[in-house]
Amino acid sequence: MDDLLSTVDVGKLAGVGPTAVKRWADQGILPCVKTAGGHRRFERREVQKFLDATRGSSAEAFVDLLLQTDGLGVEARLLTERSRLGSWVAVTEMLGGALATMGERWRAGKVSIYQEHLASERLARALARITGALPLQPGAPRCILACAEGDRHALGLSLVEVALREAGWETLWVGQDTPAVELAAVARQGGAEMIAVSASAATVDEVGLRRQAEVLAEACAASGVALGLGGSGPWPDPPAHGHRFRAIAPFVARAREIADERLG
Ligand code: B12
Repeated sequence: MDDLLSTVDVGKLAGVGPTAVKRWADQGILPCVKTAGGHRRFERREVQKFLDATRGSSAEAFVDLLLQTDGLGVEARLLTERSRLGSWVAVTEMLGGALATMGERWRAGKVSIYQEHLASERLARALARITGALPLQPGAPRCILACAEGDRHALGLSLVEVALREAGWETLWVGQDTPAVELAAVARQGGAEMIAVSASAATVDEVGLRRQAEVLAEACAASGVALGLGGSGPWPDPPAHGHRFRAIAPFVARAREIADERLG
């Protein structure tokens, strides 16, 4: 019985709502059994197979698309994926895999620096256009999005941004290579409810990241600002304040809780 998951459990694993899971079941693309009461139940093994297959095949196909299509084609495909997967969080999971695949192809010499830059910028711009078009409620909580010092990998943050906007947050895009002391100053001035900082695998300076995390933790704790440290870089875990996030879904879940606490 432990290995039978509910619609809500599967939704959490996939980063989508229960309605999307029911749709997958009803379309027959995710096998399920029904309880005596008519509730859908899913075998954990089947769910994992389904998630691996969707993410894996979509990721490979998405890299090909990024390399071959223009920006509008990428945007159209992103919207189709959002419709298919049911949430931007779920799309970002697939895109995380696509970026890693692109990195592997680049390292193996199958993709040139020219192609990789073109593809990265296509994705960043398409995501920015989609994010800009998402509706925003007046008085929405605000989150600053920045890369750690020296880090120019802002695509992780672009993924975070679209998912966060869908969760009802306003985002302040600071982007690449941002000094921690400046973010700390904004926290002290009450410029945002949350600060999210990304460090990619290219940031290997653990001591430097620890120092930045300390500066941010101190200012955010003193000002009641939430702090999210994400990306594959070697952030301290746990930090003195806030959380170290290894994926976007738990971060967005936390952001939803903070937004609800403010309302309630
Ligand atoms: C695109 C890319 C670039 C682009 C970035 C463009 C842009 N606008 O972002 C450019 C061309 C600038 C670039 C430059 C470099 N890159 Co580069 N790059 C990549 C690539 C292909 C994708 C990177 C990416 O966006 N990853 C970032 C995100 C998507 O992944 P992530 O950090 O694992 O984060 C995940 C989650 O943690 C989450 N997340 C990320 N941030 C946050 C934040 C929060 C708050 C939360 C909740 C979650 C979250 O989202 C992701 C989704 O799963 C990767 C391949 C790869 N495997 O990642 C190489 C890669 C990261 N780059 C690498 C290198 C070496 C470099 C350079 C040093 C190359 C050079 N010699 O110049 C420079 C360094 C530049 C710098 N100072 O930062 C290496 C790092 C090697 C290592 N140490 O492991 C990689 C791994 C490629 C490789 N396989 O060798 N790169």
